[in-house]
Parts: sequence; C-alpha cells; structure tokens
Amino acid sequence: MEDRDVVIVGAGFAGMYMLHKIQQMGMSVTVIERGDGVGGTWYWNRYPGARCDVESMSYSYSFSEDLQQEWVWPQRYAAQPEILRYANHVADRFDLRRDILFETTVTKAEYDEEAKRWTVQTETGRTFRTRYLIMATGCLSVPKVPELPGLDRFAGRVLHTAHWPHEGVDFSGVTVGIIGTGSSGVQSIPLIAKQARHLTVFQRTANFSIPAWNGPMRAEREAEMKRRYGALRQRARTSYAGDYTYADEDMVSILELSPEERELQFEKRWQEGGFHYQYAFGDLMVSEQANEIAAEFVRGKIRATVKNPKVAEILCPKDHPLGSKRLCVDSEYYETYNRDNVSLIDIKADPIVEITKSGLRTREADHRFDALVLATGFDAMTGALTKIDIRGRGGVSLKEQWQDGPRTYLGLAVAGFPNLFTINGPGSPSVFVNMILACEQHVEWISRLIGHAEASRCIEIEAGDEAQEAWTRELSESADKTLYVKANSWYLGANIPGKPRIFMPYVDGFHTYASICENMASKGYPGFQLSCLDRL
Ligand code: NA7
Repeated sequence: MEDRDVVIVGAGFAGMYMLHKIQQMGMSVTVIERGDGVGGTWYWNRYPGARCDVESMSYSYSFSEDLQQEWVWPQRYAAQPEILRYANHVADRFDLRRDILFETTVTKAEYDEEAKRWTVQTETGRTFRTRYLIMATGCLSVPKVPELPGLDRFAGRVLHTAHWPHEGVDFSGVTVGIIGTGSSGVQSIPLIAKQARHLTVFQRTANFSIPAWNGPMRAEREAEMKRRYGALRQRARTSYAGDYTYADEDMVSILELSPEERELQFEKRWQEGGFHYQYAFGDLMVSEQANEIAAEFVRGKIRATVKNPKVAEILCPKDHPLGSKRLCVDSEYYETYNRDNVSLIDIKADPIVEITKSGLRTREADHRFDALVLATGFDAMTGALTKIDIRGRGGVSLKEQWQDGPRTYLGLAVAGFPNLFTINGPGSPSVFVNMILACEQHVEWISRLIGHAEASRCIEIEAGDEAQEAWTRELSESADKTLYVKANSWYLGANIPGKPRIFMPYVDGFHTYASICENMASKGYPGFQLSCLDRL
C-alpha cells in the first residue's frame, strides 16, 4: 500500500492541471492513467479528421502566461495530433510525468471512515491510500459499442473512433461502412471517403453541422490575440460559453429580427462558422419557433450543397431542435455526399437487422464492406465514474446511488463520498462550454478548497445532502426551460439503453456557474460539511 495526500485518476487536460496545482501545493500525489501517454480524449480519439470544435487559441490553458505566449497553434481549429503534441509539451514543461503512473487502470476506490482515507486499487495490483481522491476521468471517455446482433461475426476489421489504432488505418482500396453521424462521424466521413474505394454511411439521426472554415492560423491574428491574451481570457471567464470567441453582448433574438435581417444574421454566423451559429442567438435554445427558423436556414444550405435531392433530404435534420444534440462542426461534410464513392443509408427508414460476416443487413438490403467504423459515441458524463467500483460511507456504491440518475453538488462532489472530487462531472457545465477553461475553473476551485481544508486542519470535506438535492433540482429546472431536453442526446443519457433519462450538464453557462462557485468559496463553503480537528 502506497500513501499519498492526493490521488488523481486520469491524465487528460483536467488531470494534468490538477497535478500541477497539487505539486505546487507541496503535497504528495500520483496520477493514475490508463493510457501510455497524457492527453485523455486527445490521446484516444485518433480517427481521421479528429479536431477540436473550439478555436485552438481559446481551447488551451490560460494558467501560464509563458505557455500561452510560446505555444504556436498552426490552425484555427487544431487537429488531434496537434492537441496531443501540446499536451505532451505541457507535461514536459511542468515536469508532470514524474508523478504519473501510466498504463494503469483504477478498478476500485473505497472510503475508510475510520482512517479517513481512500484506498485505490488498480488492475496491476498497485494499491494507494490517499486523503483526497480526484476523478479527472473525462465526460466522453467510455466508448459505446452498440448492441448490434452479429457484430462478432463480421470477418473484417471493426474500429471505434474513440479507440483508434495509434499507427493509423490505411483505407486505400478498401470498402468501408460507418455507423454514426455525430461529431466523430461528421469529422471522419470526409477523410475516409477520400481514401476508401467506397464508403457507406449508416445514419440513424441526421445532425446539424456548421462548417468550421478551418485554415492556417494567420500570423497577424495570432500576434494580435497574444497581445490581448489576458483580456481575452478574462472575457472568456465572464461569458456563457467560457470562450472569448463569441460575443455575448452581440447576441440577437431571432424572433425580433425581420425576415431580411434574419437571413443576413444567419448568413453572417454561417460564414463565421461552427458554434458562432449557436451562440449568436439568445432565443435559439428556448423558443421552438426561433429554433425552427434557424434550422430551416441550415436545411437550405444542405439542400444547396448536396446535389442529389433525395440524399439531401435524408441529411436534413427534422426530428430535434438545432443544438439540442451537440452541433457538429465540419470540413466538407455535406460536400462529401456528392462523391461517387459515397452512399448514405437512412437506417431510421430501413433499420439495421444484423451485422453479417461480410457487412450489414438492413430490412431492405444487404450491404457489403471490408471494414466497419463505429462512430457511435460514449457512455457520457457518468460512464467513466460508474465503471470504477467507488464506495463511500457505509460501503455505498456510487453506481447504485446513481441508478436513477447522477446527483452531485456543483458537479464537483457527491454526498456520502467525502474527500472525493469530480472534475467535469455530471452537474458541471463543462460539456456546454470551453472544456479547458472548465477544467481550469474546477481545478482551481478544488485546489482552493483543499488548501482551505489543510489550513483549517479539516480531515473531511463532504457535500451536504440538502445542497446536493437543491443543485440537482436547479439543474433539471434550468434544463427544462430550454430545448436541450427535446432530443435523444447523450446529455440525457438517451444513447445508452437502460440509462436513466436525466439531463446531466448545467445549462446556465460558464459565467453563472463560476460565480456560484466563487460565491460559495468566499462564504466559507456553505453546502459542504467540513470536519476540522480544531473544531472537534
Ligand atoms: P455522438 O454524438 O453520441 O454520436 C453517435 C452517433 O452514433 C449518432 O449519430 C448516433 O445516432 C449513432 N448511433 C449510436 N448508436 C447507434 C446504433 N445502435 N445504431 C445506429 N446508430 C447509432 O458521439 P460522437 O463520438 O460523434 O461525439 C461525441 C461528442 O464528442 C460530441 O458531441 C462532441 O462533444 C465531441 P443517434 O443520434 O443516437 O440516433
């Protein structure tokens, strides 16, 4: 048994920064990481076209002025290899690797109420005893392989986008089938199509995708932004999306615009690309009427791009509001369907019956291909936490406690699980906002709380039941006022059969969330029970 002050699970962007903070606090710490390198999401998701949908200069750490000045992002939106290179640079620059245990999977964590310690067990047999346990396990880190009959019979290669081979895959001369048209599908389809002999896309739900208009970073723009980095980062911290790229103050209401003004606004936001199309409109996610008008503009773009009208119609999303499933940000996605070597199968109209030895059978046809790509998503937000056997007070299992849906306080702590913190857990706004800024905010808040506990000789920090219930209520009441609840999305756990349908993220924006957290800290953490030696 190895003793530590802090054990962190996961060496993605949250875990790395958490480690840096704990190192600075002079506490003993180990990060336990399943992969053989840092980067988390960006370590695993190596599929062709994998790219961040937040602009790179914003999707990067802000905690070190030197780091943000010295790092050069070559493109407006960084591709996965570039982000992974950045993660490795950060690990080296801040000497993080000395405290990271790679290729080790945590299987169990149990709280000892007598000793006030967590015991953390790993697959390799190494066991740690720690005062604080911090789960930086990611919100989209447990890939979902769909329950398709016959999947094990398929004679060709099966690849999941989130488990892509490190050496890459050469599809030249190969026929490929792909299931899934969320972000991973939308990003990989254009690249696979360029390489494969033929690509068949199996689409269940058409999603809304806005072009990224990605391109090389312009030197003047980079220099200008770096000059103003401090102010831009500050603006991000007071914005809805935690991102200075979108100007909250310029937000307009679709319903208040004349039809001509709307068209101009939609076209402007379309040309800006990506999430500009979502964050520009104040009523987009609350008014079905406004949303439908914005959705129809996108459908018009799809119809204008895709030459075959039948294919265009299949690609036009019609069964959920724009943005209620996370918007995709693409490079030549719709254009790809004009290629001769790409076919689209609407599996809502013609559902998959089974996977066969040589492909896939839908109700109406047999489809043959050499390789099958699953771009089928993740057991989001709770999957990585419930996969580990986490037991708090009285041996209560987190998985069982959450069987009717997750309950957390601020997405950071769980009642009954003292001295355990979750970064980007359910109840946090992170999946709606700039994830790296969310990581920084969570990490800084947790570090401050640990620092406070250490200074006050507190041995247990635990979220209170009432505070947790109030937060859980607030989450669902806020979400119910929006259109986010109107789709079968992973936000609601709807992509996992049997998962309770509970809206998991906090929707009221980074700025609101951060100020609630700040307020809480400045008032001495009401809502938490702190057991301190001085007070016992
Ligand atoms: P997503 O967004 O969950 O997309 C998964 C896709 O796979 C989606 O089109 C699903 O259709 C489809 N899917 C999942 N299971 C099946 C089955 N059984 N049959 C047919 N189709 C299926 O995951 P991504 O990896 O693309 O993106 C996740 C996040 O990563 C993304 O939101 C960004 O934040 C980055 P459905 O829509 O459920 O009908």
